[in-house]
Amino acid sequence: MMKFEQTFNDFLLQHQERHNRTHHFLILMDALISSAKHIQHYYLTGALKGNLGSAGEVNVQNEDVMRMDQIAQEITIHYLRSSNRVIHAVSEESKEIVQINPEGRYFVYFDPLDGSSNIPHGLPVGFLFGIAKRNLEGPEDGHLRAGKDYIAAGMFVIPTGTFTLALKDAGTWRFHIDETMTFVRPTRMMLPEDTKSWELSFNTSNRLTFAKGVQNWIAQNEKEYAFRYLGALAGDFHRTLANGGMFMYPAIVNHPNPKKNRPQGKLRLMYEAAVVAFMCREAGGDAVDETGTPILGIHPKDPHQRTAIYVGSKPLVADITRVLRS
Ligand code: AFP
Repeated sequence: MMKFEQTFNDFLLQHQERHNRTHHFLILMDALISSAKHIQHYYLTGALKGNLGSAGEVNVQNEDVMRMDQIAQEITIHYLRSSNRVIHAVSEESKEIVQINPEGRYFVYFDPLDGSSNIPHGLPVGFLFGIAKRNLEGPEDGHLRAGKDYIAAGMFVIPTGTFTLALKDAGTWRFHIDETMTFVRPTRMMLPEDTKSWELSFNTSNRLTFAKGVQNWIAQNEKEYAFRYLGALAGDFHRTLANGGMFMYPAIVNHPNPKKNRPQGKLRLMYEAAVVAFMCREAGGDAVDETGTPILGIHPKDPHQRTAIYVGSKPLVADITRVLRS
């Protein structure tokens, strides 16, 4: 006998009443969940079907496009169009903003398959998204929203089958997929205060390229915490949310080959950094960029702009912020 579990839909209906969310939002969430399940199916069968390789193209970020990136993009745009609720979408896989339905209510910012280096191995990747709402009271200027103006943000870890969703002022929640491919068992996520489980997560092979202050901070603090790094933001941040600590992708400013410096950082603001910063805030944490500015306050000038990020437990983010601002 299957145990009764509260489903994602039950959860949303409850929150709809409590937080005045409309059925339009439920329809949009349904489109995102259908996309994630469909992508998960292609990912699980990808090795046998030959879908885990390169597509032989480069994207707007000048990075190799994988076949799965293309599949995930096509699936997501299909479902967003069918929902009829989206005005336009910003995707990692499309240089231009994707115009969908001028009558829609929402803007969606997403990366349908993040963590490309894990794809050939079938290891965890992520589908990250942020949602903002059009101005319903007056004329809409279509400008790109800062993270603080998102109404929701979330991530699917694929093919693990976990889904984490943060709703503005209503917390961060984790769901697990069951035998019938339904997301169930909402669990409220709050970053643990006990430092025993805290972890640091960053690409340690880059450490000598970080700003000197950041290098010193790492040297002083790393022995206190376990170190974990998967190379796919959704997977790494999944751990940070559960165990506490800090995920960081600092600016690269001391590379021996100055052409390889990345003073703007690597992660994309709208569909990576702001998404995890939003989930982190709703779970009691914080996130800043290389200047110690809150990630959620940054107004994007370009849909694909990058940022450095330090995200996680408040005391650690506050500590590194002092270093970044000095
Ligand atoms: P890719 O999709 O190019 O692998 O980038 C993934 C990512 O944007 C993010 O998911 C990871 O946290 C980060 O980059 C990993 O970057 P490094 O491979 O440089 O550590």
